[in-house]
Amino acid sequence: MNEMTQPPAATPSATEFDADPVPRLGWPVGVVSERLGIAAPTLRSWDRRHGVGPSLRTSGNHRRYTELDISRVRLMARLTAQGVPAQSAADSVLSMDAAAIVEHLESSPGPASGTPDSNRTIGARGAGGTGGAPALEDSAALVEAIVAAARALDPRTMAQLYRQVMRRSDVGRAWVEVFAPALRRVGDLWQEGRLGVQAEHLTSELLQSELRAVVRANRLRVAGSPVVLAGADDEQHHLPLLALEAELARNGVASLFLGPRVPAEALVSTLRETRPRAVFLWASLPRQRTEAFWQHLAVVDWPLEVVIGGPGWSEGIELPDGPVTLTRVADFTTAVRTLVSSPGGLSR
Ligand code: B12
Repeated sequence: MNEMTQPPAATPSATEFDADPVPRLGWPVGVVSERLGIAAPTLRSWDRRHGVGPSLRTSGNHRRYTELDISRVRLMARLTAQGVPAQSAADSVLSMDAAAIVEHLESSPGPASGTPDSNRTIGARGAGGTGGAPALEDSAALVEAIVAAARALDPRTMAQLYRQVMRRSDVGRAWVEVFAPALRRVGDLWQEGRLGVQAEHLTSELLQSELRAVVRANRLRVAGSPVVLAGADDEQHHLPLLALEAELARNGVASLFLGPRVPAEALVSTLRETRPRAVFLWASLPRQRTEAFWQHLAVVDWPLEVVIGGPGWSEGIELPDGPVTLTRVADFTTAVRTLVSSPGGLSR
């Protein structure tokens, strides 16, 4: 059994500690403070107010931290340094078992050894020092902070984190390095039964607002014939479409955003009406290779590039003869590049 998973030992007596300068059963607050670089009053306050503290007490009521307690405190420090409020950070830390704590600490390595965690001051390393979240270089830590905010159902922190990420980078980088990994992690935790669906809803709803704000901010820059963005029939997932719309807007490309669950007939009739140069279709959930939509494209009589993205699309899709081309894209950046440069698009 891993040392981290051992149950706390019985409360040691004061004499045991007095007799042994390197206590075997727990560390006093001063040692933990020095080891982590966190002031002792802060440690005492996290214990008193948020329950993140030592599991053991001496018979003289002195605090004694186990290695697991220390890991909890380290993660608490990491999260609060990323802007997560103390109570949310504590809720998150206390909801995790030893393995999850280790996993979180490892997925977001702290500063070089010898540097106390508390030196990871908020925004200190961020380009422009806007304060709040670590620089985007620290994307694993940002993912961790977003997941912690989801776990704590903390919309304020989550929105702050989203905005900070967007201020520091373009949508593409934000999506690829932080938002998509955070969504995948939230999805995995939901699938494992470790996170309620409400946390998944909160994560995606707030992200939708932030992505739409980028589209609004760029409305005056967009020009040219719009590309159509749509979720496949019955497909509720549409965040990648919103991220695409935002990044295309930043690139000056107009889109006609139809959102999730677009019925095949409605999509085809939109295509006939607007005659776009390109349409992007997203599918997260598995789809049939032979669905009717592809045959409906027989009515298209202008050069239309159909771009498909998402893990739901099967191989071997067959198109009717005609001017329609099919392009499958595996990642966000390629999707943007393809849509920006599809024939008839902005020349760049
Ligand atoms: C948010 C979310 C929701 C939200 C959607 C909100 C919204 N407005 O979009 C809600 C709560 C509505 C929802 C509902 C459901 N969901 Co959901 N959901 C997610 C979650 C967490 C994120 C979705 C997302 O935006 N993904 C975008 C990126 C992150 O997806 P990705 O697949 O990792 O991307 C890969 C590539 O596509 C590429 N990529 C990444 N980004 C981009 C962008 C572009 C443009 C391109 C081209 C490529 C690309 O990189 C990745 C590969 O390395 C995912 C988790 C996940 N892993 O996706 C689950 C997930 C997709 N959902 C899942 C499920 C099961 C459901 C439900 C069926 C649950 C239910 N029983 O009701 C319903 C779906 C109902 C329906 N008919 O559609 C499963 C799907 C499993 C499967 N393959 O069948 C997932 C994977 C969760 C899981 N781990 O099990 N969901």
